[in-house]
Amino acid sequence: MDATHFADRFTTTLRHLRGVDLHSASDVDLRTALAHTVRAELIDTWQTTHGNPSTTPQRHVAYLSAEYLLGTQTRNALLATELTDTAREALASLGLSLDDITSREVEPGLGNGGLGRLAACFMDSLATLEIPATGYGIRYDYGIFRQTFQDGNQHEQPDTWLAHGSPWEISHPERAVTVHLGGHVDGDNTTRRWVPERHVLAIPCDYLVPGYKSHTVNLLRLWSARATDAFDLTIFNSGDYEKAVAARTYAETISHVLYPEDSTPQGRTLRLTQQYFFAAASLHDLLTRHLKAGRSLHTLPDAVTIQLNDTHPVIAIPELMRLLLDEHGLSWDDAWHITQQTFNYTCHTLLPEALEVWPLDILGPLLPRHLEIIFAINHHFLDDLRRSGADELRVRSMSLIQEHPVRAVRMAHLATVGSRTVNGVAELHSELLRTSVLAQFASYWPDRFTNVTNGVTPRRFLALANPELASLISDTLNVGDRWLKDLDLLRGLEDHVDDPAFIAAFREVKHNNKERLARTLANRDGIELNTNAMLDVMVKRLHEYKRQSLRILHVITQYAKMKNGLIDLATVTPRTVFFGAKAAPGYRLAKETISLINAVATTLNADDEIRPYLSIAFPANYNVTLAETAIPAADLSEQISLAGKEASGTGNMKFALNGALTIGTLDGANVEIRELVGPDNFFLFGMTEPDVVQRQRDGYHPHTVYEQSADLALAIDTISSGAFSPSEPGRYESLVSDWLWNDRFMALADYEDYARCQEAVDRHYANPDQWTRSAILNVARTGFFSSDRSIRDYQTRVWQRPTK
Ligand code: Z2T
Repeated sequence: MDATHFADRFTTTLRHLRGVDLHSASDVDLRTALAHTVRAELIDTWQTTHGNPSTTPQRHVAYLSAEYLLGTQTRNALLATELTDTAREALASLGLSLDDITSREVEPGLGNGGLGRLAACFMDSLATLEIPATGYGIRYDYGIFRQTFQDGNQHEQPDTWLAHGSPWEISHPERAVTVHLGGHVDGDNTTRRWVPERHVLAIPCDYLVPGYKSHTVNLLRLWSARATDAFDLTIFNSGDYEKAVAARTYAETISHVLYPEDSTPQGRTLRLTQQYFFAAASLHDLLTRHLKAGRSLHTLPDAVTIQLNDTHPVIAIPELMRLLLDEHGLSWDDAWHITQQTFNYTCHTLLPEALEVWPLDILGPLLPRHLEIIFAINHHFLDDLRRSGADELRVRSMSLIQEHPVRAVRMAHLATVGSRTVNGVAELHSELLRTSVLAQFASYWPDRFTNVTNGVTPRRFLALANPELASLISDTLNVGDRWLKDLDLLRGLEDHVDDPAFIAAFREVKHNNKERLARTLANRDGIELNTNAMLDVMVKRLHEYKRQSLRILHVITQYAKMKNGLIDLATVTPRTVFFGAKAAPGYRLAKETISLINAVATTLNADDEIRPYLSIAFPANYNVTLAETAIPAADLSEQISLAGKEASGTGNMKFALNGALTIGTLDGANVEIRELVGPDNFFLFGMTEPDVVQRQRDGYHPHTVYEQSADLALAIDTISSGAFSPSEPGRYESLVSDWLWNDRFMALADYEDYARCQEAVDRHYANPDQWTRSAILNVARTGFFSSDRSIRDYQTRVWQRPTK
């Protein structure tokens, strides 16, 4: 398609779809028409892999995830279809700017953080690798909240991403699936029958997922809840019109809003309803497809493999059992074999409080038949366990049911028992799963456990986010853009690490990216960014274990020393410390940390003497769109979680691939990043995971650490003095007392080593050639972290494993 043709289709779409011409078109009209023009191209010329499954010899991959943090769609679709230049030229011929139109696109923020963004990267790689796959999830009316700051405190606003429609979505109300809820179970010992109390409709809303230059389009099918007419009758059988409308609203709350907790779940009935709602609708879809193709249920594991993204969709395991037993009349053993061979489970955490459990008094009333099935699975499992010689202590700790503090289903145990493979998301994480969290399961079923280290899509996070680096890479490697599908080719950049022209070009790209970020922040937030300072970036959800507190404590020490004349300003490496972080709305300590960072920012940035050397940029509402501008501009990437707590991290990979150096602990995928880039190109500090365990055993007393570190005490005392809250000196008392008397994630214990390491960062940066060399080597050596590699690992280690 040439530019004239594109322009023609675009104006026609504008007229037919929006009823406007070029002169009367609004922003929304232009954006919508552009999306539809590209979408039509995807539909016309690309092969959808969602058709009849019998045409594909490969197993169909069903990815089940409660979250997809997609980012904007249009530029990615143009990139995939190689239509970017055509569209730009076409729009220019109409007096329009592609960049203007796409810059106002609203991102679907249907996820919290790493887990949701990983699902989006995996969808991109599945399509790029031409693997027939469907992503299943929930079409939340409101995604992750929009964050604003008022007096430095976080406020949450509803995310109205659907306000102007959703041009990338194709919804099919006529293909609604019914999902049942509540009620009771009838029947005798041999035949059990669920008699649900109510039901809702699940409407499929499809997103096309184009692979990069692959001519494959996969589907992301997100379910939206809709009330049935019967729903009002069964719940509020009153004949009252207002109540009937209220009942509809109740049903539709199921897909209303994304729960904003990252890594720490909230055990609410509505959340479990969401999980069952999308798991049940997705299984219905998969089984219907399978049966329509004339296949037997016994061959399900040969045709379909289901990947469970953490425990959020794990209720699908008893649901498949229910379908096979109650709806299709299979025997328990056959049903269990099929189920257990179909599912695979990815675990994303090590934090005990992040492991989902569902109290029986929530699960039972909502899904009575599923609870029976879970008990039966447990019964079979524990029998086997006892037969293998396990004592009662072991049986109790491996049970699918916990007894204390309340009786509840342990979803990670259910997932492990009901899956063919269990994987962690980085080498260290998978190892810790095997040796601690799921150790007893790993010794019982050693072959079931494997690792797949996470990855990120180079299409979005290099080609789209960093076009200047992408073209420098293409020019340098002389392979066109083949490296975008074969990221190991980045290794070729090592040959140019001593080439002065390449070094200069690389440095210029970084500087231009800083200028671009400065423009974005000026427009978006009214923040002035010093583009001549080192850009030191920490962007991720606000969580104690990630230790934003450690970062801000060190900034405060540096500030206090500068103010007290303990640092000669002439020797300082100027830095801008950039934060982006949302706190879960009910997470008190996290919100206090946001307030403190903003207070320190206000003080530093207002100080004309200090600002040129040390400043803070903390734009509100960090999201995928801002990540795409911030990450390519970064010099330094902060990955400073307490060792053993961050399962993988994926931001760490995006930074390294964009030529930032990491300061980090030996945690998650940092371990693998450091091994690949080499110790000279990575700033390592802090306790190792075994150190942490030992220190915890010995008894950790943060107050003692405070007493023994003058620099740390300086930071904490400066806060306590009210330097950042003059009208309320005690404002941050809760943070200070938590550090001194609790400090669950040992920020204080790692403080001195962190401060030492930051000095090494300054020295390295002081030599620009040395720094740029390290930055180049970070890019050249981290091709491993392409999500294409992750997906290939899933293929060989998980999905293609022969069924037993
Ligand atoms: C999440 O984003 C992650 C783990 C969770 O555990 C839940 C959520 Cl919402 C239940 C993150 C991990 O914290 C991060 O280390 C990892 O890189 C990411 O998932 C993708 O695996």
